[in-house]
Amino acid sequence: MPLEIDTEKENNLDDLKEDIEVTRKTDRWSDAPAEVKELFHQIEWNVIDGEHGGTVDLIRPALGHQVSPRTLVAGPMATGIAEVGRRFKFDEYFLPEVMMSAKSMHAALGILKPLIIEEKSEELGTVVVGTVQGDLHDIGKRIVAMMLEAAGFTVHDLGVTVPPEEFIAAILEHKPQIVGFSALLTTTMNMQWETVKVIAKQGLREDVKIFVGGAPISQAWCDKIGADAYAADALIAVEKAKACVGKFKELKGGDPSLHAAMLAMDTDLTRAKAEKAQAAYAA
Ligand code: B12
Repeated sequence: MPLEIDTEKENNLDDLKEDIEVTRKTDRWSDAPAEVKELFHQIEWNVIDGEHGGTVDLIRPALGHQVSPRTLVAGPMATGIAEVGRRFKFDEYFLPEVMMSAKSMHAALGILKPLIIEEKSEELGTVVVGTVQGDLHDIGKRIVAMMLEAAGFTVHDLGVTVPPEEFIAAILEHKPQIVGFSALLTTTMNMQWETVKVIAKQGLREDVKIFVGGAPISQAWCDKIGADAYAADALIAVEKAKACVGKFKELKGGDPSLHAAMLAMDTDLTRAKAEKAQAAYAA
């Protein structure tokens, strides 16, 4: 049985501005056994410090404690890279440091990917994902792709800086039910819109449900560009993708009812999360 550790609660990450001694004193991951809590703090700091060897060396012991690959990705790896993002934003880190941290994430994801994909138990459908043209960020998109695979989808990941024509070629070749665009830069968000337009121009809009994501992307952006669904993280992306090939299977891409149904799922997911948090608080 995998260890149950809450990765969904909003964490205050101020301790990550200090050092691991301060981090150890926080109550983050305190629902985990002490040795796992310690491993999680070390993973956070190895991602922040860009120690990819160290990060990799900590992943296996964590797995040995029955921590699931998903918990590692959504837990200490996510908090570590979030702090890297904060440091970059406030000019405490520059590109070389960020690249080292990204290398740590990739090294750890390389170990976790086969394990996550092994969890695949059923065949739900096909998804094409890619980071839009001009954008090199791919950590989040890789996580989304891995989680979709684990949930039962066959995923074709087109990589980074993918031009609209490549998305079209992949749609024609793989006949996916869902196409996902990732964009992390305000300057490349617009390529999501351009790609939606090219798909529509090719007469393929009804054939695919279009998902969008990435740090600057929002529901408002999704609405504006006529995409079908926005997901703030991989777990939401999986839930919405499952619904697209399940209860909303008959709705076509671009149908306003599909868009409304996807939006309504956010309300349901938020309510479920609040109820879970309340139950945990009451216990
Ligand atoms: C790592 C990183 C890099 C690495 C990328 C390595 C890699 N292989 O990915 C490197 C060093 C290469 C890099 C380069 C640059 N970066 Co950078 N980078 C980051 C950083 C720190 C982390 C991004 C990340 O991996 N987050 C972790 C993942 C897990 O989160 P995520 O990507 O948001 O993904 C989740 C969700 O968004 C969602 N999701 C993501 N994609 C998709 C897709 C779909 C379909 C769905 C449904 C959901 C979904 O699910 C994911 C999992 O939960 C961010 C800071 C930040 N706060 O985002 C800056 C950041 C994105 N970078 C930034 C900048 C400016 C740059 C550069 C322009 C810097 C420069 N001067 O050269 C270049 C751009 C290069 C290019 N052309 O793309 C800015 C962007 C600012 C802006 N407003 O546009 C940011 C926000 C930093 C900052 N605060 O200033 N960067």
